[in-house]
Amino acid sequence: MTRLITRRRLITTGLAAAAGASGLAAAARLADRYGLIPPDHGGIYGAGETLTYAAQRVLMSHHSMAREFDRGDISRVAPVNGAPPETDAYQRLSSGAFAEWRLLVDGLVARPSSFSLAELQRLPSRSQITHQACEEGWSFIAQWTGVSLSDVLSLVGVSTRAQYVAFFPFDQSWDSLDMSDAWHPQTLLAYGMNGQELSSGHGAPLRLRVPRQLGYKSVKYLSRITVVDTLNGIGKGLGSWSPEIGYSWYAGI
Ligand SMILES: Nc1nc2c(c(=O)[nH]1)N[C@H]1C(S)=C(S)[C@@H](COP(=O)(O)O)O[C@H]1N2
Ligand SMILES: [Mo]
Repeated sequence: MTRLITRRRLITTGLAAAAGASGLAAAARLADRYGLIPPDHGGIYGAGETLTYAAQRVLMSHHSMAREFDRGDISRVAPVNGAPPETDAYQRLSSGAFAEWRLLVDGLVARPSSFSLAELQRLPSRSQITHQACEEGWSFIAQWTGVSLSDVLSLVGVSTRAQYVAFFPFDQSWDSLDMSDAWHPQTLLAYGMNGQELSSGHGAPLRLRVPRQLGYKSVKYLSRITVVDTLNGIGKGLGSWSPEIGYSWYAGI
């Protein structure tokens, strides 16, 4: 523990000194030495994005918790952002009440698996009342029920080479988390919301909830989860769809 704190202090002091003295690029080089470079570190995001991510990871305990609320705090209105995917595959599964839907979990895992909704619902169920904030400025508090991503990852057996978990929905909004957020106790695969099954608009049959990051990281309409050691080969190699359209990969709040 003491060694960890000392190391944290060292990196933090180093990052701040480097950023102050010789600019963001030097801080970014230091962050790189400690494996704290986010996948969208290049291009227009550059060193600033690295500094945000590295500072969060160094300063905050890896499992600092998002605030959880009481039942009485649940918002009366929960806006839906966007329409459910129009793909044939999604429409067909949706009209069959998702009985034929499977969540595929593969990549760097010992036991690649697929889970039906019923199978996921038989795993230990978790609920959280948390705040979801969209980058556009609106937000709401809701209760989410589902299975911990960490429980599913433990079941399939994650390789020690794993660096990220990528999430693929039925639309284009794929995303990924580092292992710290993937194992975070509040990172949930949700199939229920406010005591009901998850509606189409809110991401049926299964969505990710990452309450330590902005709403766009909470990928709806999940189809496949893949554990990887690099995000280079996926999409444009920026770690998710959002940096391709102007938002950062890491959206910690
Ligand atoms: N697959 C998918 N997931 C998604 C989105 C999307 O368009 N497609 N929108 C994101 C954004 S920008 C936000 S703010 C939240 C909105 O969740 P809600 O519709 O349940 O309020 O979902 C996120 N997850
Ligand atoms: Mo959003």
